[in-house]
Amino acid sequence: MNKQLSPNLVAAILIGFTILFLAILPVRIQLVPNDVEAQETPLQSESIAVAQAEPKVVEYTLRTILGQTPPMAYIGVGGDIDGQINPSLSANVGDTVRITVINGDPVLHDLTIDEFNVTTGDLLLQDQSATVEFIADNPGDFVYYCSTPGHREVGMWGTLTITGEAPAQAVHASAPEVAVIPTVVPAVADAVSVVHDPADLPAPIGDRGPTDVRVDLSAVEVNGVLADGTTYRYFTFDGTVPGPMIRVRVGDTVELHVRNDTSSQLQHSIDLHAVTGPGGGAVYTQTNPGEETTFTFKTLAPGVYVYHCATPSVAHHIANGMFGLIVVEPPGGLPPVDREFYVMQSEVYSVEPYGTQGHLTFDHAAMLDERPQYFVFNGAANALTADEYALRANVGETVRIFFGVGGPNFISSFHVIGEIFDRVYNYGSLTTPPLTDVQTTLVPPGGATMVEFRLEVPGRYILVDHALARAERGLAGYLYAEGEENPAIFHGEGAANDSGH
Ligand SMILES: [Cu+2]
Repeated sequence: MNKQLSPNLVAAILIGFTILFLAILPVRIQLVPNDVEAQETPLQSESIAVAQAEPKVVEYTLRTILGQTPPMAYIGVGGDIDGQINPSLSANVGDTVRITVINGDPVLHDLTIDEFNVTTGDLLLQDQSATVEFIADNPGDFVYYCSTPGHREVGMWGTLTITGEAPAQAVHASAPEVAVIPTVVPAVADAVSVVHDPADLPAPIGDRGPTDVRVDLSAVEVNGVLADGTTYRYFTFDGTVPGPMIRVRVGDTVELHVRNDTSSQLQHSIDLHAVTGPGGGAVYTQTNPGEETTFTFKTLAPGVYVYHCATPSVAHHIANGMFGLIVVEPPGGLPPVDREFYVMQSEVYSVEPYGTQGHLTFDHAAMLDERPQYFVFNGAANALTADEYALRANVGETVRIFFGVGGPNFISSFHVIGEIFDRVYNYGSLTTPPLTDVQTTLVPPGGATMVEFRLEVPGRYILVDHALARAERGLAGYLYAEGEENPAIFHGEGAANDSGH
């Protein structure tokens, strides 16, 4: 038989529960920080509840900031961390941690914590924000940082300290190791050539006096062709690698303008080795996307100098193509020659192995380990072997090559197969008598040389770094010499064979 509950008893039970609920409620609210909406987080187990403080939601807001110490950082917004650079964050085991990041500048940033597998993803626009949320399920000190290459290295990181006991049974403390098969993004269909035509350089200065010169350079990030079927995101000056050759005279006053294209994701800048002054100009030219900076300098010493972007990670910006030469000619100018060329060497650090088809991605760890996949002259694999960009001259002409190394890491053992350098202006010095009759010359990263030789015999000559394994990673260029055979100097029997070189 069913026995009905008395209405009085039901009412008594309801009142009892209400009183109990009201009694508990203040305690529950107290456990949640005032500025956070109460959000309940279920306890993971009874044992935690005994050992740990009751889980709560811990909220922080960070804003990215440039130009402080360190030069790239997060600054706390609100609460105890307000105004602190890279503030130390804290939580207890079991807490829900919620971190909001506001982009304080129009530069690419994010916030990443590897151990919790969280990231805000790309924050590109000024005032763009994103929030990460995760359960602090293990104690320890964890680094939060910006994963844009170089940003963590210049100081864009801080620590999240989680205190408490590790759960008795870690639910997912360590994920099973799974072999990661990299997927390659398809090549960018409208990628452009970034190759700087080696014959494209300014005319010699000649015999003029010192003057004022204005130089405008634009930092442009582009999808460029690295090899057939392979594209890469380059950083450039004026869209080519290397950037334009700047040619001035000793005693000139140069007003240099750096514009950073509105489409850029990162700051860019310039350090010219021809400059005498802090940062070679980099201290005045850290330029946000869409902005322009300027400074002036006087050229005090003749020489062949490298310029490059000097925004962290500097090595990354160089590897991606931001370098060029500035030639400061002596009074009276350089001796005349028949042909001048402009060639620079650099490395490309991709995640994907050399020869991979598709759109390759930059590998910061590989750059730090100095393990490039590609070596290139003028920006792309084997670029100067293509008919479009090969060097061309005639027998009997004197050829001058301004050769520099952007790097960022590798010294070049520069050599032209089939030729001897008549003159090497060692280290790019134009005030030291040149070395004569040189087979191979060393050019360090951030260094340059000027070599000259007369073409005596027609044929194809090959520009290489005589660390010849690099030729198999894209480092070669052709110089074609046209004209009459000269059997007194070079003569062979039978058909010539190109296969050796
Ligand atoms: Cu740059």
